[in-house]
Amino acid sequence: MSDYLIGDVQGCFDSLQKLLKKIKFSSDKDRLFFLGDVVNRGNKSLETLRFIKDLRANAKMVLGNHDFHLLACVLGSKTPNRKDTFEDVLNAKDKLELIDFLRQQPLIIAHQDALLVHAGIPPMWNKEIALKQSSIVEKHLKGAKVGDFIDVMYGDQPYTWTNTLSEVQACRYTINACMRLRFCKADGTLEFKGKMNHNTAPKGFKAWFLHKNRALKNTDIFFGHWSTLSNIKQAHIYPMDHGCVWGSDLTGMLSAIRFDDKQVFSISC
Ligand SMILES: [Mn+2]
Repeated sequence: MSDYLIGDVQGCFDSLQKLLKKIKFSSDKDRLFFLGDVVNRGNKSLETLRFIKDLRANAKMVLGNHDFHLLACVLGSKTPNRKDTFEDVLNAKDKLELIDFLRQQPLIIAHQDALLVHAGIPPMWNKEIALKQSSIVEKHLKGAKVGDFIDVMYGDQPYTWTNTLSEVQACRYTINACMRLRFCKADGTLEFKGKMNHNTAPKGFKAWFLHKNRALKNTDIFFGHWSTLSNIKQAHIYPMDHGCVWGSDLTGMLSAIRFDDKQVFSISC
């Protein structure tokens, strides 16, 4: 019995099946942990979502920005944009069950001593704060007013974490951090313009995991979202988005890491 943590699938169901074959995944013995962005951009969001849901206790996932966008399109007042490819979910007869499943999922999973999150955890957050913030957002997503909640969660602000944020502001910061974070300041000030290379942070900012006095620097953190980090050699930091959705021309891979021995298994997409 093994636990595998899998990076951004983004609707690439066929690649996922190829990867599961490679690791000889057994749905009654092994467990899968998806690091968010299971849907969108790829061509089989519906199959991917159904597959994860049907694994029941043998699969867990954290929400990514694409998963959240799908929730916003069904439960809130967002409309899909040109690049979205989850219309198969929107037209499915089991759409409501799938969306209901998706909105039960957390932003952060604590697995043994490790944390799983889609994008990142701000440098000044310890485990207690991170899990508390995640659970507050989860409570709203599971609640009856989920659509209203999601609608006020869009926007980049507040950029900085302070003790004086309202609950709505704190939730928006939490969602932006857990689902979109790449660069930030040591005090957790977020930045959303820098994108690709972690060495080219905007002035005053660093990749979130490079801050020297990061509260969780001794905690294993597994995450996705940032597909250009495969050469990172940083203790306790496991970037797992290997760019599956970009395809084989751009060396896109889908990868799983086995939790016990940290062995990585990849297939090209
Ligand atoms: Mn993402």
